[in-house]
Amino acid sequence: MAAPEVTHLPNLPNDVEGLRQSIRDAVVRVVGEDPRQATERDWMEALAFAIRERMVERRLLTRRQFADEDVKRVYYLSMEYLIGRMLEANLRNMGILEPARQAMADLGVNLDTILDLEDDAALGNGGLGRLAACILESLATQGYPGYGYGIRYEFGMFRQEFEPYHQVEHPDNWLRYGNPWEFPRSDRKYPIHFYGHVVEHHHPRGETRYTWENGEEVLAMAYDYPTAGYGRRNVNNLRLWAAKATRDFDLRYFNEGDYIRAVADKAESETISMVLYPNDATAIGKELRLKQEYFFVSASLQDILDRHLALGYNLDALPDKVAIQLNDTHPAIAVAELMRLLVDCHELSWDRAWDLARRTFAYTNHTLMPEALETWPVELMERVLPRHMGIIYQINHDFLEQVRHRYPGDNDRLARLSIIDEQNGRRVRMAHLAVVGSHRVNGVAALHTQLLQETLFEDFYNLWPERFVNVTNGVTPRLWMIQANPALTELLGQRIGNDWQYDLDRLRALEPYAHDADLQKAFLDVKRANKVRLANLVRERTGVELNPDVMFDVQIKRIHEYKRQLLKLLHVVDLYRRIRAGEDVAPRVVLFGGKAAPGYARAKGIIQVINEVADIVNHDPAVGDRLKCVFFPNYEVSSASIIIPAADVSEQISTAGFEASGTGNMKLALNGALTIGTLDGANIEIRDAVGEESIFIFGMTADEVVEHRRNGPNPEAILAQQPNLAAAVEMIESGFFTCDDPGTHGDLGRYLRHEDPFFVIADYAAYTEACERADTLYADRTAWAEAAILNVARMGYFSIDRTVRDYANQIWDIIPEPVAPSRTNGAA
Ligand code: F58
Repeated sequence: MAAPEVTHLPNLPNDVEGLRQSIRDAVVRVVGEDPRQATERDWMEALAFAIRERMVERRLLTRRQFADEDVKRVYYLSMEYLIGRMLEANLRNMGILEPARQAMADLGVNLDTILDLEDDAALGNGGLGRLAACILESLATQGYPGYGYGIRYEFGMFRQEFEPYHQVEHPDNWLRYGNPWEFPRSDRKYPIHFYGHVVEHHHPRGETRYTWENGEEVLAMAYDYPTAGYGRRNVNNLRLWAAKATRDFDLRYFNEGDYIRAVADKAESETISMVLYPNDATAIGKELRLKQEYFFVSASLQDILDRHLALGYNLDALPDKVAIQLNDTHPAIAVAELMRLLVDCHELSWDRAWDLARRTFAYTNHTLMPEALETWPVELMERVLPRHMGIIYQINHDFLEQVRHRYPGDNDRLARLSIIDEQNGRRVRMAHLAVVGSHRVNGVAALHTQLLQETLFEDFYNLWPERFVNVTNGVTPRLWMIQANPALTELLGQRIGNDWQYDLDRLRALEPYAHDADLQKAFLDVKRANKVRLANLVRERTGVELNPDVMFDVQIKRIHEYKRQLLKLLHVVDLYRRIRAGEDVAPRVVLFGGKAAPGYARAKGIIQVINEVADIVNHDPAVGDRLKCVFFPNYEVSSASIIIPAADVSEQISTAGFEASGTGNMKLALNGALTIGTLDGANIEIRDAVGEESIFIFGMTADEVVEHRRNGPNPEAILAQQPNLAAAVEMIESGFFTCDDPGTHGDLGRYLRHEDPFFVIADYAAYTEACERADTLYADRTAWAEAAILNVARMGYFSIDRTVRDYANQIWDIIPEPVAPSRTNGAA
């Protein structure tokens, strides 16, 4: 046993004086600069170091507590974490934002300027990655032993620029100044194997063992990001893996005297963690993507098993002490990898290993769209991961035996359920592997889970109904209210106290005051101030001047046909035409934000046409403040937190049945925007929560969409009946807005008239009618304020804390720990 002074953890002071001291010291000792000459970036780095010292102390205390208490841990495996900036979030969650602000001021530095210097950590595409970041924050806030695993991409989500109308992608070199939040752990490296072949060994006792031989090896090295909970001492950990060449690998060529080749190969093997694939709705069929998936899964599982054994548990206790959540199918190869580790490396019997694996894993599905479902060619899998292909065959064999037993002679069902799709050139269906290898499968909103059971996983649902559960998404109020909307946070504090920060249902206390004239005025003042803040940012980024006294109508999300940015754009064009024709229309600012996948031509065309329409509309003197259209460039977490609090109206207008849940819908509604939306994803639950009077629902339901498709949609016939819509389409295709290439808008016209795969034309009349309902209510400031206040008051259900509790209770079977003990009660 080590002496007490060795095991003692430091306890740094969190008051202004203590912080100032740490920051000043860090400028010299860590940054290596003279405080007299330190730049703002030097001070930022010094501040970050002062915080991280404090975070790691608490991280170690939290870890000791969990070890002492024999807890069950949950591990969240995700290819994406869309974290955003960390400085302000860490300061707030550590409870030292205000003392740090003062300490910096004492040092002659303005904290807000410093906060603005930080790049977003954009290690994700959209909703799925942001959900992962919210879940980690909530696990820490609620005191759950929960850890994230992912990839430390050198380049995250690309930076979007318009040149001048179309999207151009620039690399996101977010690590160029180094990263003060990460702890590189060169002692935590695991070998990851690719290619090679499998050798079968027959043992005298009759069993067969397999070894995976030759091939290539790369190392996965851990980088730890402490994750602080809000309002308590818990600090959890996000562990991201970076690829490093092995020494053996280097030596092979060095010994052959080919120095340059050795270095080039080292660089090549490290490309695995180089870049995030920027696709948000299509599966990426590239070998490098498969390698990324396996790379982080194998490293994470080796690490999880190491920790489990180091804590003194045996492998049979795995499902009692470990839950592993698969964030979509991207980490689904984990099912085969855990089997490999248990059977080949730890020499468990197949049946025992399978029982443990299945009870440990759970799988979250985030989409029904066929093009997003991952399938890998058997041939590719056999080449890159030969042992795993063998394991998948074995899993499939055992599974199909079970199905045969239950449904004798039903070969169609066997083909539908099989992990191997024999129809399309033999492919491994990763969703099937995930369902077969998990004890729970969840959708992310009530409608989505229902559709999963009725369509994509119908056969699985019939087989194992008890496996399927719904866990509706949520958002963290710490980022999406307290940080993004300090003015509303302050107002809520004055009216109902601050308990809602830990228990969002407490927002309901606002309901009785919804028609209180003072509150309404204060609420509208806050909204206006947030609109001024956004208008300033829009001016800075685009040069467009916005009037904060007109409705701000916002659609911010990835650009996709199913999300129907074109529906909003047609409305803009329709309004513009009517304004030019002398009609009196309700004034509005329409703001779009979002990125298109670089290879998604239709989505890029949508960005271009929005920018072109915006340019004409915004410069037409006949329009003035009655209509402005802005495409906010490079929409990311940090700009979202300025845009969302300023929105009056939230556009959630996907074709029903396509948006699994949506989470932007929740962030906007929580900040007092009223939703114009279809009955899709979580919009349905939002309607149920806020009530019909605070939401404008329109359009075909998911069932009606299916019916409409079956009947053979006829957009031309609809256009013939709707002169305003027809005029808008004609205005676009005529080239009126064409600034660059005259051909592009003609193509868009043809697309709407003859294809319209997501029923923009069919839903248009209902959509404009919903917009008019919103305009009418908006014109009555009292009625609008009341509806918006009720909207906020009733959004408690959509807290990520409720989501995480649902996972903990229905899936992981873990319990939160009470607040971590302070060092005075024996934690050391
Ligand atoms: C999103 N999916 C859903 N995928 O579209 C959205 O409805 C849901 O609210 C959200 O997940 C959270 O559950 C999503 O963001 C991706 O970005 C994938 C990235 C990797 C390739 C396939 C799409």
